Amino acid sequence: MPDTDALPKPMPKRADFGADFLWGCATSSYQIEGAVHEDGRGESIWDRFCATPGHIRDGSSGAVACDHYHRWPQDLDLARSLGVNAYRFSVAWPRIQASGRGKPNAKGLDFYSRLVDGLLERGIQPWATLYHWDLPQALQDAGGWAQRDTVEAFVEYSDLVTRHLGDRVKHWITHNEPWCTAFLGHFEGHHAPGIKSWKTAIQVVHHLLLSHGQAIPVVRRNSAGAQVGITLSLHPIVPASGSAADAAAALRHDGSRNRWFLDPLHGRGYPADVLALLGTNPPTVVPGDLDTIATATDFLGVNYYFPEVVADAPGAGDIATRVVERPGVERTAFGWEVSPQGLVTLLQRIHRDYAPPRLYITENGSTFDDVVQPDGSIRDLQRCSYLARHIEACREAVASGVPLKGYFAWSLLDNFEWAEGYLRRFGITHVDYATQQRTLKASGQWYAQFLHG
Ligand code: IFM
Repeated sequence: MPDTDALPKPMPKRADFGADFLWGCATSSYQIEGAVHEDGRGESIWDRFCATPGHIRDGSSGAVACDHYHRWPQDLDLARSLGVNAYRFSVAWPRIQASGRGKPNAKGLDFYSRLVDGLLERGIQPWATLYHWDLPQALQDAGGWAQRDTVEAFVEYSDLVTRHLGDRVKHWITHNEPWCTAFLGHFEGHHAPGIKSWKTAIQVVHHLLLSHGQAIPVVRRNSAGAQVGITLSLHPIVPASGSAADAAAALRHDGSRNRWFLDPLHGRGYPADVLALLGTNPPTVVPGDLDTIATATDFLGVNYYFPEVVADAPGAGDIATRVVERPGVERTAFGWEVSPQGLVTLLQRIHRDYAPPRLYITENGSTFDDVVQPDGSIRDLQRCSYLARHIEACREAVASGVPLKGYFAWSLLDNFEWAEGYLRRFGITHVDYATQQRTLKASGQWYAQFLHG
């Protein structure tokens, strides 16, 4: 058991939250499943991206990952032992349609069907994300998310998945973190498909949001009574100094990081101040698109990791901002600032400015350099503390009136952390990748203790 003396006081208690508050863990297909050549799965953009030397820091890929494709019963048992009542996973599009279009692959659908049944048998509510970054490579070859045709392909895929699972899955997330898909994948080029074009990234956001809006009625038609939403990666934005220039920079940065997604999803179109900065790079928007994007949802999923401190940076691209490091603050091994108070601020701001009907923390977690002790245990007290303090932040947000209804820890398992490969561990369960042995870390034990009250 973790040394609870090292944890902040007062500790949050499950009873501080309503009985219907959801407590879960989150994962995603490419990060845990492995089995990339099995049962008719097609190639994804991440398979292709990982194959190029230099893209992934340790030269690895998700080809085996946590071998969850074969070990899912054991992983669901683990989730049950924690005491979670919800589990968030994603469906790998290339398992359902190897080339991204056409007839569904029965074996792919069956895998998720068994997973969903396994969750329900264990009393765990399934939360399915339709897109967590593993686009079929064939669609990328035809232009990927930069092409409007991919919107139609996504809706067709969403139809297939929700027809098959919609009788049992009643919580659907269309996209995970469209900012990352667009900007890490198409501007910074650190993620698949590795494109470096600001103009493309801006167009990709539009197609992602449009595909979200078009998929909603399809999901609702196939999954009676389901709740549908989208998950955004959101950040409180803090000016680097008290100067007017940094305050203006923070506003611009908030515009591209947060409002660029929140505004159109809530019926306000793309923010005028950011559009004005885009010059020759505004997205191509067809009449009617913005209404589709603003289709009402049942909840907003928030992935929260860190605040961003922003300085004015004339000449640095269209937005002219630079993210700086606040000196002397606590950080994770990734260098991300640890700020539970930032979560309170963020949730209160979303509630005040956009008022989505319900909010869920669909991811929150941390990576630290875990050390396996001679007895095999992992005493990740920093992650325990991170978890406890962020849950306490959720309590504070709820107490202030935010309609926050659930929390999903990222992640159930250590897994493939994209461009970082296996160098970053976010799990509350340690995975020995050589043996595939799972060991609950102190943070996992803490979460179980919290959940069991
Ligand atoms: O691992 C990722 C996940 O896929 C998306 N959200 C952030 C996590 C940590 O970087």
